[in-house]
Amino acid sequence: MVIAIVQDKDVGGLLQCVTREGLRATRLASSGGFLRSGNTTLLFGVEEQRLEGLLSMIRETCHQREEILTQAQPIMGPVDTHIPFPIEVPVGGATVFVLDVEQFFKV
Ligand code: 2BA
Repeated sequence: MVIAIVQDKDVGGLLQCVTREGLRATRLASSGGFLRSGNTTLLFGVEEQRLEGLLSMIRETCHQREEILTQAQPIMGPVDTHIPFPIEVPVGGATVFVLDVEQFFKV
């Protein structure tokens, strides 16, 4: 199972690639804890022998971009931590988790 958190702008291209290859995906609307803005979480149930192919597609279609952070977020650190706003934050390509699945079945 691959869980990929991707930017909304990259979802269309990635889903086009994976469906062309016959892979299946589920798309969940999500948002990041830091920027608090929308992103997309994709779930892929994929056989081990197709994993590298899927990861290559994610690498090719998901790009890093700069997002502007305009509001102060709670920062862990000394009380007088100061961050000038707005600041640019690099986001993406994709944040990917690969998990072993114990069982998979459909009823
Ligand atoms: P956000 O939490 O909104 O984070 C957006 C971007 O802000 C991150 O990009 C990173 O560059 C920066 N950022 C996040 N937390 C930060 C912090 N404490 N200090 C400074 N900069 C910080 P990405 O690393 O590409 O992450 C994009 C999105 O992927 C995240 O959106 C979040 O939704 C997800 N994500 C990333 N790492 C994760 C993890 N370990 N577990 C769960 N979700 C994760």
